Parts: sequence; C-alpha cells; structure tokens
Amino acid sequence: MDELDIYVNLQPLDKPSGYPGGRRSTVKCRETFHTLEPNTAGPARSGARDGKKSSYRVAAVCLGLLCLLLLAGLITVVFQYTQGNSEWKMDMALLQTSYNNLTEERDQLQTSYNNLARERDQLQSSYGMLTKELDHVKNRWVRFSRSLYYISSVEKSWQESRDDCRNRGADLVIINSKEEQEFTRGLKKRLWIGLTDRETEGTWRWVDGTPLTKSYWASLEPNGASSDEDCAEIKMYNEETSWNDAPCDDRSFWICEK
Ligand code: 2F8
Ligand code: CA
Repeated sequence: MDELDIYVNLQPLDKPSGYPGGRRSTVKCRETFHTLEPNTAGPARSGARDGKKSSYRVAAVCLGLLCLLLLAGLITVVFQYTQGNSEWKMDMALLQTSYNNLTEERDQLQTSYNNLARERDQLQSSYGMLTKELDHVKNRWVRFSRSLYYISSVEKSWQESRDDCRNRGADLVIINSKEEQEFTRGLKKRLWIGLTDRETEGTWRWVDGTPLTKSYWASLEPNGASSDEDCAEIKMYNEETSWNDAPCDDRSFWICEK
C-alpha cells in the first residue's frame, strides 16, 4: 500500500494572495492508493502507465473475442444437437409408421390365410362328398337289404383294402346272414372280407370285434396252408361254403359295407 502526501495552500477568496492580513494555512491531505502509484516521476512514469493500460485493453478485447468464440461454438453445438435430435425423431416416426403398416399387412395376410384355410377345408369336404356321389353315380355302391356295398376295381393287401373302406366311411364286409353270404358270393369275384385271426391265432373275429358264430369256410379251410394265413376271403364263390384263409399281404379285390 502506497501513500501520497499532498500539501494545499488555503487563502481567503476575497483577498489577494500575499495579503498581509491574511492567514496562511496549510492542510495536509493524506490519500491512500491501493494499486496505482503516484505520478512522482514525471512524464516518463506516465508513459509506462499508459502502456500498461493499453495492454489491459488488448487483454480485455482478446478475452471478449474468446468469449464470443466460445458462445458461437456453444450455439453451433446446441444447433447441431437440436437438428440431430429432430432428425432422429423423424426417423423414429418413419420407423413407427413402417411398423404400423407392416403390422396391418400381417393382420390382413393372417385374415387371408384363415379365409383360405376355411375355403380349403370346405373344398376338401365338398371333394369328399363329390367322390362319394361319383361312386354312387358310377354304380360302384350296390344296395342290398339294409346296407350299401362297394366292390373294388383294384387289388390291395387286406389292411390296405380295409383302410380304403374306412376312407369311404365304411369297413370290410361283415357277413352275418345266409342272404348276405349268397349276395356276396353271387358277385362272382375273389374278395377280401372283414374277418381275421391276426390278434389271436385260431380265433376269428369280424372287423367290428364280434366273434365268428356262423361261418362259410370252404372244405378243409381255414388251414393256414401257406405260412401265415390270417385274413379271410371269398374264394370258391361257386360253392355255398366259399371262404378261404390267405396271407394278409396277398393282393386281392375287396368288398366294403356301410
Ligand atoms: O387248396 C386250398 C388252398 O389253396 C391255396 O394254397 C395252395 C391257398 N393259398 C393262397 O391263396 C395263397 C390256400 O389258402 C388254400 O387253403
Ligand atoms: Ca387257406
């Protein structure tokens, strides 16, 4: 901390200086400076102070420019962030729209698929009914007593023949009356019938599980002549007793009943 002593001559204003009757007083003023030194060295010292001041000004201007630069950078960053943010929002909105459209399309496809599946089932059912009707139209089904009979036009094993009958809503024929026996042998064809002892050798049962009570075996049948003969057929149709047991894998025509 520096001190500067200033001495001031005080005189009354209405009397000229040096007036003999006047009283000369001297007041000592003391002033305290914290940063600036008193100009005690004349013009040289004042020039140095001016140089310092201009340095401060330059520094202040630089500082101001730096602040402006920082502000501009900050504004740019904020602008870019805002811009990027809005682009991201637009992308999200587009994605959401695409997702919604795809969901809608998927639902429409699902509906179409369900409708097509329903139509396919209806067509399948119609096809089955038409096939049955065609069979009747072609006289493939013959009515006798209270049943309908289907005589195959191709040959298959006993099991395949039975499967075909079941696919037609029927089964291999069960012969349980003299009239039915006469009707079937009257077809004059070698045919698989719905009788087998595959479950228990020697115990013949009809395809509905009922045991054989009245039989029409040909003479010396069933004999299991060739290896395993577990399925029954109409063979000697010219005889009243016309049945024979034969290997189930042999291929033959068959007769269904429903
Ligand atoms: O003579 C009856 C006898 O005839 C054939 O065997 C030689 C039959 N075999 C086949 O149909 C495969 C037997 O079942 C039948 O008993
Ligand atoms: Ca036999």
